[in-house]
Amino acid sequence: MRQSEFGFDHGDAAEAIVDGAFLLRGRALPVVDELLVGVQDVVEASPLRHMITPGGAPMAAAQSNCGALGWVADRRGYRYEACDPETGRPWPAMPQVFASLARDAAGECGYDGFDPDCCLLNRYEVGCGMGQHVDADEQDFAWPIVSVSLGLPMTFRFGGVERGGKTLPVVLQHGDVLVFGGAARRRYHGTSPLKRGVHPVLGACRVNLTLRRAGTGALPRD
Ligand code: MD6
Ligand code: FE
Repeated sequence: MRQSEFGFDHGDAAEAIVDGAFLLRGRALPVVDELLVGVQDVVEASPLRHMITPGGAPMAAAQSNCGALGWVADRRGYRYEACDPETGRPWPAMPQVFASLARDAAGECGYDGFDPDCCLLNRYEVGCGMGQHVDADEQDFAWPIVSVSLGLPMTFRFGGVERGGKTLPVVLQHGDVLVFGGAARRRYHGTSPLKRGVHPVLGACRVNLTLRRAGTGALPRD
């Protein structure tokens, strides 16, 4: 452990990207097979779908959720809901390996006690990306979001707290874990379109898991 320039301890493996955001390269690889079984179980119960934004356009990424809450977009807006609107049933339970990886990775970056209640799954086909946005529908921004990348590499882009302007590109590879907390939590971010390729395990796509604390919970520090 060492003291980071941002004032708290994190493991030597954590690379500081911007204020409060850290990249743990390959951190998910030891449990990647279990993660992929979990993804399969989740999408069997709550299939991936292209949600419709309030503006009426389908999201480029196909999405699903697991955990007590799921992120939903529709004509009425963006929010978290306990039931999958497609199936009418609660979102599938969060596989234990998702929650424990997220908790451990967050802890290694100085965010102790992270207990996610939502995992949003995004699946991108070649040519698809995600526009610049801020994750703003969670109740408590003091918690980080932990993001796990699987499949083809994709360029993630960190922006600033205002829309537009320069972005910092970071390539996320299969097994990388991004811990997105602190001041970075209010930054715009998005991805470039997925480049053509074939991943040996997942084929011509990328799957991203973003683990969040969407509902209320104890404050992470003090
Ligand atoms: C993606 N990720 O990597 C999209 N948001 O496909 C996100 O939008 C994201 O990775 C908040 C925190 C971490 C993320
Ligand atoms: Fe996001």
